[in-house]
Amino acid sequence: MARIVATGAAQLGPIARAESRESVVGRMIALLEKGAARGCDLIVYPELALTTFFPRWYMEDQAEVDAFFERTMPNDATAPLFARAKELGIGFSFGYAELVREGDRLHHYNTAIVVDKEGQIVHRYRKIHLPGHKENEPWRAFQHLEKRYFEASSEPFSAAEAFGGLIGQAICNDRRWPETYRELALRGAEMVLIGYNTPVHYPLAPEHDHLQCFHNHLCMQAGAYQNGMWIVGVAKAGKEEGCDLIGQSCIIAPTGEIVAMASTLGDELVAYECDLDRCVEIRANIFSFKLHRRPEIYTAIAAVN
Ligand code: CDT
Repeated sequence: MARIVATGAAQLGPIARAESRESVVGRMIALLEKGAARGCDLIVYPELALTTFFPRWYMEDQAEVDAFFERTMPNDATAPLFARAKELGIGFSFGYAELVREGDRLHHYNTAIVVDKEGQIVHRYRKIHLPGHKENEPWRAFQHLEKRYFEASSEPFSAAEAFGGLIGQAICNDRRWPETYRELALRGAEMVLIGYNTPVHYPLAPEHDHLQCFHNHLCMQAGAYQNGMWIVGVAKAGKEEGCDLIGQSCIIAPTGEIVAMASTLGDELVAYECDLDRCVEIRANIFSFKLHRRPEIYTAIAAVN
């Protein structure tokens, strides 16, 4: 019997700095209900889904920064999403800024979670590849201060048993790195959920601005095909606080084909019945790791310099 996960990619349009988490969660619930009407098992929301993409601003006051972070999950603001999803029998994933005390240290992570149909958090991932810079660079049209506000995870990629298969996560910039997909595939992931906030304008190479949407799909389609897995890529899109973010949220089959794609830059749900057994089409054939992979030759890949 096929293992179908009816999946919704729930793209969010812009979130203003002044918009409350309660308001955003209301928008997320509206998309969840659309997903329910379409028979979805799983709804995937973007990176840092609860607030505006705050790393675009340089802030010196740590209290101002910390106001964008969640100290518990679920919390008062997100509880209605957890409750409604459980009521509807739908699982979901979303990204948020996580502030956690471990031992005597506070940690700030760019995090995403997967919640199952019973409302339990079954997977947590903290972003490994943090892009951008640490200091204020006023020459830029806007900042990208993820390296200032977040700590990079030192935990490996992983996959959790959920929705009848093995589900992994990555966040935004991770999707550009081939190692992300291969690590996840080697750990068994059959579907990878990836939220993103990607500006159209890349200050370091503005000559690539017109290629942002192409590169977005290029890396995720290649990752899906070369590792035989489903990819769900979900944007925060549109003009957010004067910054244009790409959309084109999509669901990609293990063949590398885009099977569903958003066509707006606003709140939009696209859905597809993803058959996890289709991973075998690729994994038992052209990319059979067991038969054809040569890790003993790939020594440079894992070398730590
Ligand atoms: N959120 C995130 O990781 N965005 C980056 C922007 C480019 S690097 C400044 C991305 O890879 O899409």
